[in-house]
Amino acid sequence: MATIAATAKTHLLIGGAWVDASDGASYQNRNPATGATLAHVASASAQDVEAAARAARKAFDTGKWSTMAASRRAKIIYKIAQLLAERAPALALLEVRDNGKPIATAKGELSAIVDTFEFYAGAATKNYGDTLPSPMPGYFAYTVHEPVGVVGAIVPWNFPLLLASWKVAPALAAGCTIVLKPAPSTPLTALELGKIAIEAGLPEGVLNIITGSGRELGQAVVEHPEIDKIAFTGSTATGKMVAATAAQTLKRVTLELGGKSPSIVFDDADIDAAVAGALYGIYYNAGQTCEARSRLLVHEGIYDEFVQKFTERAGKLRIGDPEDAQTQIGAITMSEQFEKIAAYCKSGEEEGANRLFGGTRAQVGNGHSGGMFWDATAFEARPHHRIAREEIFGPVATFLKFTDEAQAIALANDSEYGLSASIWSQNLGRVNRVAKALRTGTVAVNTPYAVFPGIPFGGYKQSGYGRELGFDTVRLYSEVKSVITYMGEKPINPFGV
Ligand code: TXE
Repeated sequence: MATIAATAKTHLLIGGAWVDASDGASYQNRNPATGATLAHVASASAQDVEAAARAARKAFDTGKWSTMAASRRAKIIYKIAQLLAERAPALALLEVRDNGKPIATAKGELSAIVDTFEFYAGAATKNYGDTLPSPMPGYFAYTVHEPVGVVGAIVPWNFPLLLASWKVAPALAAGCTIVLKPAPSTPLTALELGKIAIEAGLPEGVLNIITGSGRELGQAVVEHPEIDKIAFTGSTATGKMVAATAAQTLKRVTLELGGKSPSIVFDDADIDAAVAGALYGIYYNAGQTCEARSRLLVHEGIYDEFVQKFTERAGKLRIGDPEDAQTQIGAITMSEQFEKIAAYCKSGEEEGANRLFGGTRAQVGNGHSGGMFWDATAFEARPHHRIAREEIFGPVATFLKFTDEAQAIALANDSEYGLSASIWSQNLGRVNRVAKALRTGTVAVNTPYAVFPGIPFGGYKQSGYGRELGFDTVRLYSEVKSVITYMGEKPINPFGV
């Protein structure tokens, strides 16, 4: 696969055909690191959503995917994984140009994407039901897990192909058909996934992809009566609208939303390991990560040493050209996001937080003067400051100091969000006490890595509901059918008539 040329024109994937938007509309998609036009992307309308939903419905109702032998479905999903692996270098580069993330980060994602499709290829043959204890003599009961139907998969811009894979792979494993809506600013790798899926033998209409204005198309997908389930990743505000709209047609919904996750560093931690992990936890993907460890809660006994080491090492992070293999912090993906980060840094200063470093646009030369780069930033804050409470979604860390375990737990849980947390400590008892007390969907201990295909991922509180990844996610793309059979010789006749 060649990289997409500057003048490339993309299409929608509807019912197995690559088509223009019904009204011929398109929009320019830009490389956030250079400002250069990357592609002219088809801009779908509600009419195209209608066509995509109908195509997905038809593909579902004809049963060509949902009733295909699970072993055959598994092979097609596995083939998708193989093709993704073969094309990983080109796909990673495309993601970099579309999103602005460093190439090293994108390569890591591609490897996780392949793993995700492989994991769910295996899951396709294991969506077992149960044989249930007989409720009464003469009865036999079992459950089967059947695909929920047509899935509307709505994906954000921070991990475009990765988060698409988290939805598409388990939905396919369960036997669902899909309308996939990537974010308007990062649609290109999803379209490549569409090409790969067709090449792998996915029947037409099973995966449909619509690109265009996020709000209108997303709304049309969530409203559509032929769509049975919405799998959404995005902001908590939009997630609430999605849930409210989906309620009108009683769609099943899973929501993976925002976060303000803590790294909690105790005085018995390996400080150097904690510094390295905490740096990665916030500056990975320029902080544009739902599980970014944006709050650094540090015990007062090691606070000064930790802050000093963190500041020193943050100064060594390489910000710049996303296509350079050495780069660690790339561009901010969207201008709206760039402005939001700038506004939060300003609010931190205005509220009296102490800026330790950063807080300004990063100057990156060499053809990147039109790009949107933000310096690695850190503030010492108070718990009530907005920068310590609200999701910034940028490379901005806020430090808070605690005196004991109880205060650490209280500070960590003092958030409307509950997505993830990291604990840094060598004390096993403490680690397990704190892990139990945290109201978050994931707790990572002595590691900044917390996301793997086989491990459920999702939030407590306003970070959403339902889970992604892990085997049980296949169940969230399934309905449970109970089959109860009476086997007795004597007919059942309770009325006795
Ligand atoms: O998110 P939106 P945006 C957070 C992060 C960021 C903020 C805004 O704090 O700064 O959200 O980003 C589609 N019905 N996260 O504006 O609006 C949209 O096209 C249905 C955290 O990009 O939530 C895109 O595909 N869909 C998050 C997706 O929803 C709608 C990742 C996300 O967009 C819609 C992204 C509607 N009414 C942002 N309006 C995370 N958890 O990682 C928009 N969309």
